[in-house]
Amino acid sequence: MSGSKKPGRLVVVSNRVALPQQTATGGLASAMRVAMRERGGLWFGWSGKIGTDSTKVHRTKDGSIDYATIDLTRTDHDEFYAGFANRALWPLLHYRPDLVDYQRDHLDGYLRVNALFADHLVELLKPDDVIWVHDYHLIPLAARLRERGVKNRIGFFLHTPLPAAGLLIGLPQHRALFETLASYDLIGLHTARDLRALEEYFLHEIGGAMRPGGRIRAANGRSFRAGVFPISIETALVAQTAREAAELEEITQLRDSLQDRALIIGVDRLDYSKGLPERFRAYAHLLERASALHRQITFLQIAPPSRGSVPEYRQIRRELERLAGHINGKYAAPDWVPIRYVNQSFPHRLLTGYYRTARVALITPLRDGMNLVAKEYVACQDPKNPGVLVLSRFAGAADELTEALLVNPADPAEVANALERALKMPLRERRQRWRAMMEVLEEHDITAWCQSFLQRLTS
Ligand code: GDG
Repeated sequence: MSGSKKPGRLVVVSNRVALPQQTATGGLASAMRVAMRERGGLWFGWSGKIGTDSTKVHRTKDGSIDYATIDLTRTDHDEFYAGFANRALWPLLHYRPDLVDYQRDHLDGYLRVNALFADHLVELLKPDDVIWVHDYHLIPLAARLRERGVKNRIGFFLHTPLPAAGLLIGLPQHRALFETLASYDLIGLHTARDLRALEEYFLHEIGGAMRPGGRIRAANGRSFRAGVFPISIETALVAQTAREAAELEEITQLRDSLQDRALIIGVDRLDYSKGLPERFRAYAHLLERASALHRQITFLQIAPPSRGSVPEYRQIRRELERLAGHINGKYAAPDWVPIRYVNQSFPHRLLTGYYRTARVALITPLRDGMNLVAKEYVACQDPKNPGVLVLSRFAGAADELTEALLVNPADPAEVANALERALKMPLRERRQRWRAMMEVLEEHDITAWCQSFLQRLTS
C-alpha cells in the first residue's frame, strides 16, 4: 500500500455509539477511536435515548472523529432492540433456541430500524468511505445500503458466536435475515468454528457455492469474503493500569479483607450465556467435596445487571440470588463468607486491580463470542506471581488461550477439579502457562485486530 493515496474515511456503525464524553468505554470503543483518529472517521448509531423523533441526527466532534446519533422511538426500541435483537437473535446466536421468542412485529421493527439507519447513513456517506458495521443488531444494514445505491466497501463484524446452520434455520424468516450478509464485502468472525457455520449455512442451506480465494457466492449471485479475526484488548495499557491499580486504596481494602485467603474471581454481565448458575453450582460442588478448602478461599462474582427490560434477565438475577444465598447459608462461618456476589459495575481501573489480586479467574460461559474478561485477567497478572485462568472451552478465547485450564462449564465436577488444580498449581507451572498466554495477547492486541480487518476489507 506504500505510496498509494490516503485511505478513505472510516465509517463505523454500531447499535450504540461510545460518545467522547462517556468515560466507560470498552476495548472496542478505544480501538475504533484509534482507527478513526489515524484516518479520520465518522461513528453512527443509536444515542441510547428514547425520544419521539428519530428523523433528527445529533452531531458532535472530537478531534478528527465525527459522531452522528439518532434517538429511537419507544416502539422501535421495544421491537428492534429489546424484542428481535435481544429476545430472538441473542439466544439463537448463543445456542439457546429454547429461549427464542420470535414475534413477527419484532422482526418487522428490526428490519424497519435497519432501513432507518440506512436512510440516515446515505445522507452522511462520501464515495471513498470504508464502512465497518458491528454486530447482530445490524445484519441487514448492508443490503439496505446497497438498495439505496451505496457502492462503498462494507465490512461486518459479528461479536457473538454463530451457531451451526441447523440451528439458524429454526428461526422463522431466517433467509430474509442471514442471506443479506452477502451484501457485505467482508464478514469477520471470532473463531474457525463460527466461520465454518457461516460457510455451511450459505453452501448447504441456501444453495450458494465456494469460489476461488475463499469467497462465498450466495444464491443471489453476489459473492463476499469471510474470515477469522479474534478480537482482543489493549494489552499493554491494561497491564499498566493493573500495575498502578495495585496501589489503590480499594484494592488494598479487598486484599486486607481476604485475610490471606485465595481469591477466585468472575466478572460478567448478568446474562444467561455466561453460565453463572452452573458456575455457582460448580463452586458448591468443590466446597462439598473439599472441606479442607473451607475458609481458605473466597469467590468474588461481579455481575453488573444488563438488559433488565428482558424477562429472562430478571429471572436469572433471581436465580443467582437464591443460589448465592443457599451456598452461603450452607457453608458460611461467622468469620467467612464463601461467595461475595456483587450486582454492580465498577470503574475498569478497579477491575484490573481485582483481577491482579485474584489467584484464579473462573470464566465459564456456556457460549461466548470471545470473552474479553479472560484476556484482561491474563494481561493484569503480576509476572512474578501470576494467577491461573479456568476457562470455558465454549468461549472464543479458548482457541487462543490454550494454556488456560479448559473446562466444560456444564459439568460441575470437571469445573470443581480444575478449580482445585488451579488453587494448588505450583508457581513454576503458573508462570509457564501465563507467559505463553501473555505472548499471544502481546502479539494480537486490539490494534492488530483492527488493522488486520481493515486491511483485508480494503485490499
Ligand atoms: C460481547 C460478546 C465479545 C465488565 N464488567 C464491568 C466492565 N466490564 C467489561 C469487561 C470487558 C467487557 O466489559 C465485557 O466483555 P466480554 O467480552 O467479556 O463480554 P460481552 O459484554 O458479552 O461482549 C463477547 C465482546 O462482545 C467483544 O467482541 O468478547 O463474546 O458477548 O471489557 O472488563 N467494565 C466496567 N465495569 C464493570 O463492572 N467498567
